[in-house]
Amino acid sequence: METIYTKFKSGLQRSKTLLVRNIQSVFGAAESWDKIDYEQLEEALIRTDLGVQVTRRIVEYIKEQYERGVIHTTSDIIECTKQLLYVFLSDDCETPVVYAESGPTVILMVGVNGSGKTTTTGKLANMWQQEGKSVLLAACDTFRAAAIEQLKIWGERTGCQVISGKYGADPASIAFDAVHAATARKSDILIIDTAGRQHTKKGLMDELAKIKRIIQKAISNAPHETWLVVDGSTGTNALQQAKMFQSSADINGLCITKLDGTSKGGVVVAIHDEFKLPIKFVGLGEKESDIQIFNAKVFCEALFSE
Ligand SMILES: Nc1nc2c(ncn2[C@@H]2O[C@H](COP(=O)(O)OP(=O)(O)OP(=O)(O)O)[C@@H](O)[C@H]2O)c(=O)[nH]1
Ligand SMILES: [Mg+2]
Repeated sequence: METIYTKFKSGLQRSKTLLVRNIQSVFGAAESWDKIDYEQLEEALIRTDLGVQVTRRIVEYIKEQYERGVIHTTSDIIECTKQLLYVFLSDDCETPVVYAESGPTVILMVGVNGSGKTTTTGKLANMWQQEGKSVLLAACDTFRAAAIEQLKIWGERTGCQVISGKYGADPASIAFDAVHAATARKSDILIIDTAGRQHTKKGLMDELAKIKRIIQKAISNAPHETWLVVDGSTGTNALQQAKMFQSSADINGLCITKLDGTSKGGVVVAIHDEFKLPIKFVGLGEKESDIQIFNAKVFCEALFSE
């Protein structure tokens, strides 16, 4: 069976190769390091989308350690970077869900078009069903014709029921029905899939607020979790999206998808550093099992693995 480590490792292969190769190419044969080397290291790290602030902190630290004679080789630099990234990421990332004390735990999935909301919803349903929890899905993307069908296929694949309405129906009313159904059926978890929306469109952002208000009429402290699903392969674009959703949709966690398809997995660190939002899950492929609870230690190890 694949371990968590091997899953992260194969998913992060491209990011790892770029990061390690970049560091090695800067310091490879150097007998001593100087200003130019540090500038190149900074450039190399920024290219993996670790973000400017994180990169500067890493470079400063490495410089200081080198000048104090603590580190000498490229592998020291890699080890140092790994440990620093772990420190940056490890504060509050590893408790993905606090389950509701009674009634269903309601999770609202939001994000821009194509970020991976529906796929992540399906993967989560699969994971929790396998853990023996009962999961109900709500197809609140009534905007795109094929979206309801797409979620139903996930429902069949994972053995979860799906609450849906007609194409064009009010997503808030489907959310309302779904919360009642989840309560009546004693579901453990209700995952609400919503339509992709550009973070710049105010009307659509207001619609999210309406969905939340309606859910609260049924369960006052729901949704218990509102997760922004961001496509990690869009690199620093993801930062901008997170900013807008954070201000208008009150998100409390992130799912970062498509880390398998990018060499810029460093963006996970940049996003976390910028928003101090916990990273709940990461998507490492298209299959239902290609999802992992974010684990800072394993993430950092995999990002620098041999
Ligand atoms: N490689 C890879 N592909 C992914 C991952 N997550 C989602 N995808 C793919 O990304 C594409 C879009 O995924 P969806 O789940 O439909 O995205 P969405 O956010 O629901 O899209 P809209 O509802 O149109 O806004 C699909 O082809 C998925 O298979 C991932 O972790 N890795
Ligand atoms: Mg979708």
